[in-house]
Amino acid sequence: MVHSRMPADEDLTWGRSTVETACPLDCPDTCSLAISLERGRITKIDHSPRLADTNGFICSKVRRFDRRVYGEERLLYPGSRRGAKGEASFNRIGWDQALETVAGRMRAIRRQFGAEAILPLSYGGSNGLLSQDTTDARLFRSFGTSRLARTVCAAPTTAATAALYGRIAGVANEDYRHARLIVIWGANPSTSGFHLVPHVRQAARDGATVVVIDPRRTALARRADIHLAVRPGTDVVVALAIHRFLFEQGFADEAFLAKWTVNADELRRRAAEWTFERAGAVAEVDPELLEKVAELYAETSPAVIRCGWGLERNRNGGNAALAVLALPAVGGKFGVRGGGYSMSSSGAMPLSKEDWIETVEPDARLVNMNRLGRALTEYDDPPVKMLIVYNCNPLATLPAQNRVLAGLERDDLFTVVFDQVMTDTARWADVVLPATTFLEQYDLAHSYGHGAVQLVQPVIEPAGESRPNVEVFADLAARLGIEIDEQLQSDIGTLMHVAGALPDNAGEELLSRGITRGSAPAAPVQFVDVFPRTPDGRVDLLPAALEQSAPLGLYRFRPEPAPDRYPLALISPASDKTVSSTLGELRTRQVRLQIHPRDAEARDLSTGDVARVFNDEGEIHCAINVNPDVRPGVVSLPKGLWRRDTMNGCTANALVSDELTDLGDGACFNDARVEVTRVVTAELGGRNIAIWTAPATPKRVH
Ligand SMILES: Nc1nc2c(c(=O)[nH]1)N[C@H]1C(S)=C(S)[C@@H](COP(=O)(O)OP(=O)(O)OC[C@H]3O[C@@H](n4cnc5c(=O)[nH]c(N)nc54)[C@H](O)[C@@H]3O)O[C@H]1N2
Ligand SMILES: Nc1nc2c(c(=O)[nH]1)N[C@H]1C(S)=C(S)[C@@H](COP(=O)(O)OP(=O)(O)OC[C@H]3O[C@@H](n4cnc5c(=O)[nH]c(N)nc54)[C@H](O)[C@@H]3O)O[C@H]1N2
Ligand code: SF4
Ligand SMILES: [Mo]
Repeated sequence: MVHSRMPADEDLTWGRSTVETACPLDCPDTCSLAISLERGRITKIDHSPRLADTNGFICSKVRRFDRRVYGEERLLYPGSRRGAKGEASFNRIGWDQALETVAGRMRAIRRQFGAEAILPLSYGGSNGLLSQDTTDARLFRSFGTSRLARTVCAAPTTAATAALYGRIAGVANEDYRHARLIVIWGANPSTSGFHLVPHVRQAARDGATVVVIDPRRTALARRADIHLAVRPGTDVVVALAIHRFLFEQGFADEAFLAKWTVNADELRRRAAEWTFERAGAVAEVDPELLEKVAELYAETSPAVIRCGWGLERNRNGGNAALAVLALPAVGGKFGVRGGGYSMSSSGAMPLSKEDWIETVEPDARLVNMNRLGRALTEYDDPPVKMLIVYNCNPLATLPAQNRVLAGLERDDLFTVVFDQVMTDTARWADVVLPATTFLEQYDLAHSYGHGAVQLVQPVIEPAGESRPNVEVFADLAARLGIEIDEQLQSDIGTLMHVAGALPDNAGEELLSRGITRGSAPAAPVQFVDVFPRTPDGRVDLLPAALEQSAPLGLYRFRPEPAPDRYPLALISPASDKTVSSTLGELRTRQVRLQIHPRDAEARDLSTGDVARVFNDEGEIHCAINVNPDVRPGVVSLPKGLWRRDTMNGCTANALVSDELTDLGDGACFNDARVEVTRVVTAELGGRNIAIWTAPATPKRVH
């Protein structure tokens, strides 16, 4: 049975209890949780036994999620802007007034500019199935607003996996212990999905070889047998060099290729030019080490590749994902437990949101969220006059931060932000609306790691006047005269509706057990338990649609511009302090740019120095940390920073352009090129004033 809402705080007869729920944040692990309560207040957030794989431990971020729930930055009431935009100064208003204002604006803008002048913007907020693409989709589709291409993450990798395999489930965490070779490629599970780590360690203890391909020496790279510290954006040629070796040395699994794939010959032809020497020169890795990796991959089985998202976020990211994920097909690695690949397993249980949205999507303007800054400052057919943000913190998380900021500054843009806390974006709102957290509402947590769907239920009363998304969008729809079924006007009703639309009667199991996989196996062997979901059931190694959309075609490498003014590659991978920018309000210290000793020395920089990190897109002022764990030529800042985390209010995304990836129109977060110079500070009138050193060409040290 689904629990009803907990009794109110005042109910003193209600003592201690523990409630089971799940974590729907944007993280592959989707842990089951046990929440301890005392008199209606959370006292502990921990793992629960419901899901074996996450039983035992959860991350420190969610252990302290109560600090967000009860924190000072929590939004408790709707507000309307009082001061200037960006000041975060609001008058408290009631929900009625707030939603009447929003509805009134929507009607007026549609009359004057057309509904496409309204842009709803949402992304992974909490990744729950109810918090987006339910009532919000019905409302915005019916009203005819601009549509959003949700491409900020996983667009290139999804394009590649969908075309190759039709998004089948990956090798489960628990099956990593069966592998004899584990390749962790552009992923950092120790931070971004750490329930995999014990399985990798166990396999290593049992004698498996571990290879890590990453520009940084991550925690797993430190313990790995081989660490290939590639230059960002070069994975496609590294993978092609391995393909060439497999084909030329007779390690390609010809029987598998004949039975299961098409176009292997074309891949063979395109890989032929990538000798270890050539690929090694491009990726700036030792060709002999690369050869060793190719030999290991050719000769070892079961071999599994854990492909992450770090390698997709650059101009070659789609081709990188394609070439990496084609390796198990060419090398014949499928068909055994612990062999194959894992990437996103969100397709394990084939869900279609259209089954519960049930409202036709109009052919309205499609805006790529990675180009938000441009949409706000350049689009004029019609211009974007209203931005409705929920489940997203675009000023912190989208590319071209200065452009996004210029857009939000526009006096003639009406911005609504619906969030749990006063985010960087919320500070720029005209109307701000308070949202419940996953501990105050029903939701369905759908895992892109293990594929299961779990029940999320309210364990405490909503803070202040915060409300769940479905309720607010249903309320707004009613004010706009758009009919929403009664069931979909509450989170619990929407839960029942979505549960009822799950395939294979999975809804029943979900409601009775709190978890379901439908008919999907928990730990499938690829090509034994799960098969390609492509139109002809085969793996197309040269998908025609992708070939046409890629600027140079498939398995091609787009070199970076000559390293003249901006020789350093800036990357911004996931941090253990936040989930994207969520929980950023709890960061206590400003960040430091990580830079290799060689690059620091060439610029006369030492740990603690204040630096200016810049390119033509913008600049960041922050302290540096000299760190041999980033490879030479690469600097790194955490993803998901808030503007207050640096000295000048700019984060990595101020240096990330809105260029799109080769496949899927994704974001190029790990493709910025920058220079770093020292800033001298001096005390003046009791304040620390920065004195810029000229951005001169740094002296070279070899
Ligand atoms: N703690 C925490 N967990 C998270 C998140 C979070 O923000 N914090 N975010 C969640 C989300 S939204 C996602 S999408 C996933 C992402 O999870 P991951 O796939 O682990 O993604 P990243 O951390 O972006 O990058 C992984 C690694 O790729 C490396 N890398 C960067 N550029 C390249 C390159 O060109 N080639 C190669 N080979 N490696 C490269 C980085 O150094 C990093 O170590 O994590 C999820 N889990
Ligand atoms: N530099 C750099 N930037 C990156 C990346 C990178 O690698 N480098 N990675 C990118 C990736 S992988 C991703 S996925 C994106 C994520 O970018 P975003 O989609 O912006 O994700 P978050 O920063 O987590 O912001 C989500 C917001 O939704 C709010 N929220 C959560 N649940 C609810 C709810 O139920 N209702 C409402 N109304 N609000 C809710 C949260 O409080 C939070 O403020 O960031 C990207 N940005
Ligand atoms: S963020 Fe990830 S690791 Fe942390 S509790 Fe949620 S699902 Fe588990
Ligand atoms: Mo992501």
